[in-house]
Formats: sequence, C-alpha cells, structure tokens
Amino acid sequence: MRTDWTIDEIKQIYQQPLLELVYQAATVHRQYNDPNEVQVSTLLSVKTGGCPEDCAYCPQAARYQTGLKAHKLLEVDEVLAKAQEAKANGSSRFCMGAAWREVRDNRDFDKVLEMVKGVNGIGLEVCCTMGMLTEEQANKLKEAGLYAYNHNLDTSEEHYDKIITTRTFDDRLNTIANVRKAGISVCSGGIIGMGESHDARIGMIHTLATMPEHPGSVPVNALVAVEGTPLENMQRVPVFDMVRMIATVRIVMPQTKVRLSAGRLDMSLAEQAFCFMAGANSIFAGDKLLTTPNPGFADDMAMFELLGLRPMEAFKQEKELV
Ligand code: SAM
Ligand code: DTB
Ligand code: SF4
Repeated sequence: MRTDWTIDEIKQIYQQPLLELVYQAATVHRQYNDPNEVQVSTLLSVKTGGCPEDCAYCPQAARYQTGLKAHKLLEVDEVLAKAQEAKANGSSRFCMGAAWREVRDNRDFDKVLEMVKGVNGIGLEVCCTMGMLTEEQANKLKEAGLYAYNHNLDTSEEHYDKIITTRTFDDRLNTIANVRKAGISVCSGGIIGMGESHDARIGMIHTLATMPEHPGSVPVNALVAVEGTPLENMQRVPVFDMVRMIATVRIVMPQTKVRLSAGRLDMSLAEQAFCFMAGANSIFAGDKLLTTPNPGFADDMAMFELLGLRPMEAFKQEKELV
C-alpha cells in the first residue's frame, strides 16, 4: 500500500480517458477485493439539526432555514431497535450521526457510549459521526466497542474555507489522527459538486491517500442540494464525475472500502452499476441517509440481485486474519 503518492501521479490517473481509468480501477479492484461483495451500512441520525457550524452543504446547520425538524438525542432503546432492523435487512455496519460541532463530556456522551455497546452487542460494526473528538473521547468510544468513526475532509484544503468557516481543515485532520491513535477504523471522504475544481478533488484524494494509513473507508458523496442551504442552487454533479472520483480513489487506495454515498437516489441502476465497476464496494442502505431520502432496502436488494452482488458479512477483515 503506497502512502507516498504525489499530486502529479494522482492527476495522471484522474485525467485518463474515462474508460481507461475505469478499466484500470476495475483491474486493481479485482486484485485486492471480491468485486461481487458490497459492504452495506445503515445510517441513523441520533441527534438531528440545530448544529452551530456553518457547513454550506448541510441541512442540519441551525443558521439555515431548511424546514428540518430538529430533535435531541434519541433514547438507547429506540436506537437499538433500529440497529436490529438494519441487521435484519442485511447491513453489516450501523452508523450513528449527531449534528454536533464536537463531542462533549456530558450525559449525552454517556448515552452514546451505551448505544455503541448495545449496537456492538447485536453483532454489527458500529460507526459514529459526531464531529470533533479528543484523544480521550476516542479511547472511550473504542473501549465501548466502536469499530469506525466517520469524519470527512468534505473538500480539499484549498476549497475548504469556501464551504466551512467555523472550523479548519487542520481541525479535521486532528480528529482523524485521534481516531487512528485509538485504534478505531478511520472513515473519511468528501463531497463533490460544491463548485470545486478538478484540482481540488485531486487534492482531497491526495490528502486521504497520504495519511499514515489509508482510511478503512472513503465515502464519496454527491452533494444533495437542500433548499435553504447556501448551496441550494448547485447543479447536480454529473454521474461521470462520481465515476472518475471513485475510480481514482480505488486505484490509489486499493484495499479501502470505497463508498458510493449520498446521491444514489438520482442515479439509475446502470449509473450505479458503473460506479461498482469503477471500484465502489460499499453503500448506505435504507430509505433515509441522515435527513434526506435514499433508495429503500427492497430496491437495493433488487439491484444486488440484478448485478449479482452480495452484502458483505460484519467483521470480515477480522475473521480473515484469524
Ligand atoms: N456533525 C458531524 C460532522 O460534521 O462531522 C457529523 C455529521 S455530518 C452530517 C456527516 C457528513 O455528512 C458531512 O461531513 C458531509 O460530508 C456529509 N453531508 C452532510 N450534508 C450533505 C449533503 N447535503 N450532501 C452530501 N453530503 C452531505
Ligand atoms: C457520509 O460521507 N455520508 C453520510 C455519512 N457519511 C454520515 C451522510 C450523508 C448525508 C446527506 C445529507 C443528509 O441526509 O442529511
Ligand atoms: Fe454540523 Fe456536521 Fe452539518 Fe457541519 S456537517 S453543519 S458539523 S452536522
């Protein structure tokens, strides 16, 4: 696994004619992964809306009028019932999102630790995405059984302050480092379709691919333009930009789970199939992402059937090491 990629090398890969790029990505994908296996995650927003940050894409930022119904932290039982349901529907990972700037050491965090224990007990890989974390908080989450933590770069370093001003790119890197130090699997990726240049996309991939270890998973999101956010009028990102992004991520991080994330609802089956061909091997399933709609389980199962894909079992990597 190479962590010394140069921007130029990544650019050479990214800029190839699309079908060459996809062929190369599909080839690398087959060397390191079973191309018929897709890791399926279910998301649940355990604390919705009212966030103090100003992320320009986000319907949960308190300062934008998006008509979103905010709610405080859910009860542990409610969350565990959703996790059971996700497992029954074939998910191997359950990811809980909270609209916080950062985790605080309070009763809510204690409750989150209970949720993590509970979901882990159900036999699912537990993931959280709750904003910035200290090293100590990361250790507590790890002890409670947290498998992965999602903390996206969101965009490249150069484009960052056009999208978020209430925290810095370095803040993001710092939390990711804390997660890694605690021995938690890092899930980090970003969003395309926010007015960034191709160079910015390449820059973001470069930051991910040159971390001390490649992230265990890299979500590639297409912006969901939500009314009331500053990015409400952004045009839908072309599907072939998603394909190009996914293929490049696959080539430079061969063993990472590349997640075809937000934006699937606007994609046809053929378009999603092309993303899997380009090396995507993970999705978010269930009819809701955090606050916006997503294809339902039944539609995804029909897609898996059609394409001959299988959902991956939980903790596969660990089982293979035994
Ligand atoms: N508050 C925490 C944080 O920002 O890290 C966790 C929740 S936040 C909603 C998780 C991720 O969802 C963001 O980092 C962003 O990449 C993604 N996201 C949020 N709104 C989105 C949108 N409208 N379209 C695509 N991705 C989005
Ligand atoms: C990620 O990269 N995408 C997911 C998950 N990680 C947390 C979230 C997408 C959110 C899309 C907008 C919404 O539903 O609120
Ligand atoms: Fe808050 Fe996270 Fe949304 Fe930013 S992306 S506004 S930090 S919930």
